[in-house]
Amino acid sequence: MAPEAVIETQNSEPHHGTTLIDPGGRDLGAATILVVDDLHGNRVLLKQALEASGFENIVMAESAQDAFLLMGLSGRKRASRKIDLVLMDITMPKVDGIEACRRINGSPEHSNIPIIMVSALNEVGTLEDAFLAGAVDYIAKPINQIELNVRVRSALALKLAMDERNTREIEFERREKELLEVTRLLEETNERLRHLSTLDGLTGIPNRRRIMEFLDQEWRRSQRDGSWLSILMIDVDYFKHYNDTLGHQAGDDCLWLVANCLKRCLNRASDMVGRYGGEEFIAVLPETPRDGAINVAHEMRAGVQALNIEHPDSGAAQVVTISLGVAACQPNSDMTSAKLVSMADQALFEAKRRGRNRFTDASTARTLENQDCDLMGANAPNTAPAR
Ligand code: GH3
Ligand code: MG
Ligand code: MG
Repeated sequence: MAPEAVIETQNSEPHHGTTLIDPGGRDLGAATILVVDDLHGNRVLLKQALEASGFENIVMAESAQDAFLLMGLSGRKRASRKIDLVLMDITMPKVDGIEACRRINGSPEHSNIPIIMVSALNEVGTLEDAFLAGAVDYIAKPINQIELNVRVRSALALKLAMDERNTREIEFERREKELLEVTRLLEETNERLRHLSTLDGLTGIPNRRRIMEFLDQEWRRSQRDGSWLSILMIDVDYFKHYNDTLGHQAGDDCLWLVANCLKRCLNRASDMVGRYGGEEFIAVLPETPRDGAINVAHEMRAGVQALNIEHPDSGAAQVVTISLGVAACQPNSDMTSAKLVSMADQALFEAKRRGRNRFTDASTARTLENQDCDLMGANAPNTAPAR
């Protein structure tokens, strides 16, 4: 068993009432120091010496097991005290100081707690084992007050500085995570806003900017692939009369119904219909030849009529109807997307001129100008060519 520690105080004055602030501004005196020694007299002497040096929180354990319990290393889930430094006697019954040091140092939650071995002169040979077990320093018995003070202070200063750094790192990681989450939310919101900014507020279908952007993009793709591209210009018949007789709100509701009916008539995910302005819509049908576009125009015309929205003042039918102009092409150097739109517009004009509630194909319209024969339209066969 280790001899009782004798405190040599002749060279030092007790530090009663002094504060122990390190150069980093940390209050070392407020740290909690655990004294582990099986001899009551040694524990008391060390406690008094530490208190004389200005350390205020001294906890004592009479065995390694006792220390483990205090630190939360022994079955109990939580430590009863947060320990900043351990002063560990080497020779103790059952579990000695070196084994205790190994256990504390081997626990990830406790390995940051510095351990200073308190050794009698005849134990110096075992110090190497103590350092291997994780001890950071040692103090020889009989204990010198100044040496005790200096070693405890430097171990504590290092420990508290490391604690601070760890806290900063944890805080940094937390903020980084928070920042990532905020960035993700912002991106999500931006994406939602981007999506909303492409939609028409009244009808919920793509707005003019979006549909024209889509046309440009698909135009370039067709140029590259040499594939067909069709568009439909769509206009509600006698819509001014509808508004004038039923009111603007009814007009708005009607536009919503028509727009969503047009949308339902698109069979392919790659097709898009958008609001061109007022009661006009435009559908862009990528990789779709004329026959396919005519088929869609047919479905749209029939679909809107089948909505059966009463129109008290239409010159075309008892219900709301639409007229459509179809234009299709395989882009070449003579063509532009603006020309295609203009062709569809002319075909639409022709459909209006010929009586409304019908569609006209741009190529047919031109031919018909010359030949003056019936247009395809409301009376077109139901079995339009499949796309
Ligand atoms: P046509 O058969 O030749 O197409 O005749 P129309 O009356 O439909 O065409 P016109 O261009 O003379 O009138 C279009 C009307 O569409 C004018 C306006 O009252 C109505 N309109 C345009 N935009 C909206 C809208 O957002 N809401 C409502 N309620 N009405 C609209
Ligand atoms: Mg109209
Ligand atoms: Mg119009």
